[in-house]
Amino acid sequence: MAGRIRLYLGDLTEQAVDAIVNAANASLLGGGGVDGAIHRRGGPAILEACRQIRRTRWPEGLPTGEAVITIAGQLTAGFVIHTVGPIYGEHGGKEAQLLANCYRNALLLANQHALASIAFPAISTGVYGYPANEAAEIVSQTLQESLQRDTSISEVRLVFFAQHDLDTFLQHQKFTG
Ligand code: AR6
Repeated sequence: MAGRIRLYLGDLTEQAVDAIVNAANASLLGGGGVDGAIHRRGGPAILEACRQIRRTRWPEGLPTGEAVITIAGQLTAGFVIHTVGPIYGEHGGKEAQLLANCYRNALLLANQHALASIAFPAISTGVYGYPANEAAEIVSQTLQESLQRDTSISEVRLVFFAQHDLDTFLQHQKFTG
């Protein structure tokens, strides 16, 4: 299980994988952080695909913890899976569950599209204020659980922007076996 998970230091938008995951917001119309970088480097086709999803499936915006998939425009990755992480302290104690849902739903979507590799940023740990140590426990447990099920995914990359964030993840992860 944990053998399929690799930690990377660098820029998510440069990952050559079947799908990268965007730490988006409910609007799906872009923002700062990873979201901004993805739309900047991927070009306007991604935004148009997001607008289409808003019009047809989620007129009120994508709920926290849900995930949707679009084309990846000019990015190296094949697809972008957009998910909305919880804003720390604003979900009445449901933050951990919602963060887990982001990872779980992104992996389910990847499996539905028969994708083999996927790269995640550290969802919610930037602007949304989720403490990186708490996120590490949830993310490692959720990934391990999800990969125990039958899935097309053979490689999960966790991409950290700073060495300190990667170190924090290593210190607090709960992988077993
Ligand atoms: N590659 C990898 N990691 C990155 C990159 C990158 N290019 N850029 C930032 N990070 P954030 P959130 C790291 O704020 O907390 C946006 O405005 C960053 O250092 O991007 O889920 C959205 O539109 C941090 O560790 O996402 C939403 O409004 C992690 O990615 C809101 O921010 C997540 O930081 C979402 O906030």
